[in-house]
Amino acid sequence: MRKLGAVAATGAVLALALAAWTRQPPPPAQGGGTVSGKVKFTGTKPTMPKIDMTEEPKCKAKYQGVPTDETVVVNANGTLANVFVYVKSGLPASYTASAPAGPVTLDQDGCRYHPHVLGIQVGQTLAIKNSDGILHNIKAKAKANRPFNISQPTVMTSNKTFDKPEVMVALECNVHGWMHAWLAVLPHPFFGVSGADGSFTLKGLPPGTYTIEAWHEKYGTQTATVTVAGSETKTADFSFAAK
Ligand SMILES: [Cu+2]
Repeated sequence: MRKLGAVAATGAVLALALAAWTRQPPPPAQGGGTVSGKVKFTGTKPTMPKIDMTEEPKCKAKYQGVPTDETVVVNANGTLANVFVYVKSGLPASYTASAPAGPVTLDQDGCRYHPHVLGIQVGQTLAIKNSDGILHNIKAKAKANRPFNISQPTVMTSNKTFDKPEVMVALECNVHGWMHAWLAVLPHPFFGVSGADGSFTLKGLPPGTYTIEAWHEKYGTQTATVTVAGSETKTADFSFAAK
């Protein structure tokens, strides 16, 4: 019995040692803090120009009515969509984040970019997809990063990465003048885009005092200072006015 017990104990020690050995390296210094909020819109909602897709019947057929420009998208609840919200500063100097393994996809579908505003981490893959099967030519007007211009004549995907933070990189199509989108490249995962309800959430923040910036392509930027301790959730609301 004693011998068997000793064997079992040795086995348990070995199992523990193996578990320690196979354990993944610790993730970057993430915390449990959350900053969330809404982006309100005040004033008269502007009328966006209609996009005439007559020359691209394949794209035109994907819409019931006539699509409109997405520069200003005011939601039914009076909030503003497509606002990029991110941690502009305040992360500890020791903070590092490796790029997620999976790509961020930018889809060209119905001769529009989906999403219209997006974020990516430094080193992460941007998968640029042509779902339309007609010629698109995506141009990234990057300044900190290397600009590019890719012709996509058919259904295909092209991959790109960015090696420096940059807010914002303007994306446009050289074939379709109405096609434009905005890409932010960040050295951390603390960013989001206000959606159809105007809300955003930044999760996993280490404790600290942060400058949160909200960026909109027409209405510019606003900032808020938020202090997060432990695993608490703080609210940061923004409000953009018509002009
Ligand atoms: Cu195009």
